[in-house]
Amino acid sequence: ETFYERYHSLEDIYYWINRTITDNPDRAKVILIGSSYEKRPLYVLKLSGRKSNDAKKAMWIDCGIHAREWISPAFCLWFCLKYYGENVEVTQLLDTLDLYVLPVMNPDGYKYTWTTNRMWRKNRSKHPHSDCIGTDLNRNFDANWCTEGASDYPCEEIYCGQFPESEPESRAVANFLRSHKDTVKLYFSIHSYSQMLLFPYSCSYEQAQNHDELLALVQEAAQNIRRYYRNQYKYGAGAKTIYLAPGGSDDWAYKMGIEYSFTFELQDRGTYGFLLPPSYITKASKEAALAVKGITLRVIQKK
Ligand code: 0X9
Ligand code: ZN
Repeated sequence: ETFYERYHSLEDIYYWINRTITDNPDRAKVILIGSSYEKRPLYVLKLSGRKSNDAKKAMWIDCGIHAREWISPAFCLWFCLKYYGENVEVTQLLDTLDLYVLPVMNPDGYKYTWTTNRMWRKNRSKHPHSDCIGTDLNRNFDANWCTEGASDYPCEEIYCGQFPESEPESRAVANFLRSHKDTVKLYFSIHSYSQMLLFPYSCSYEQAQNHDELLALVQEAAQNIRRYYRNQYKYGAGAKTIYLAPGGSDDWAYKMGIEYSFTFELQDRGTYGFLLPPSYITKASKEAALAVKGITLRVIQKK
């Protein structure tokens, strides 16, 4: 049983981040972008290729916005280890683009799913006028914030928070991306489950300005997954493909100027749901990585 065929506790993930930077001092760095509501560090790994310069473009991947979606942090670890470490094409890709990876955006919630409630979704923040805990971090970004598809009631799973970026986790990500918006060209947010490759908008039925281009990218990625791994992924704009859901990180990143912004929903389609057995991690990660890699290579070629 290898490292990536298991799910990892938050402590293990922090330990792994530290190992990664000490083992690869010239190509991996860690950036502390903020801390969670319960004061856990939010670490971003910066991985670079053999060539580096200051004006280098970058891509971003975040995992673990929603606590119970365990395949998501598992994917981030798998992607760094397997692809970055061993895959020649990705090593080449990283000569062109730096890679920022946030393995767990919601560490408090993730911890809570390991200790107390496996089905927890939100972060663990408290609210002034309610005893209910937690904000949905994927409703807390500033993109048609708290309109239809989110809730202003703190007891709901899709509670949008007191105001946009009210939560330290979403604020840290937004601040980092705002200050790197000239270099970050692609944004990927990894969720589960239901097997979908989504792009903006989810916060309205409006079409993104480069809708056709984004559609072609995810369509090709879905075809490749079907061809190589015999698995079905739906694809399209979020609002029409899954549901209206404002305040998401992908829509916010897109509106801020990252033209290639995606949310992936990984395996499965409901048999195990959030409780995907660890024996599925490799296959789920491989097909998602194929999509990330394919889309990224296409976008680089355009320039
Ligand atoms: O509802 C969500 O936040 C995501 N689905 S999940 O089952 N993982 O909770 C979908 C997010 C799609 N993008 C936006 N709503 N912006
Ligand atoms: Zn999710």
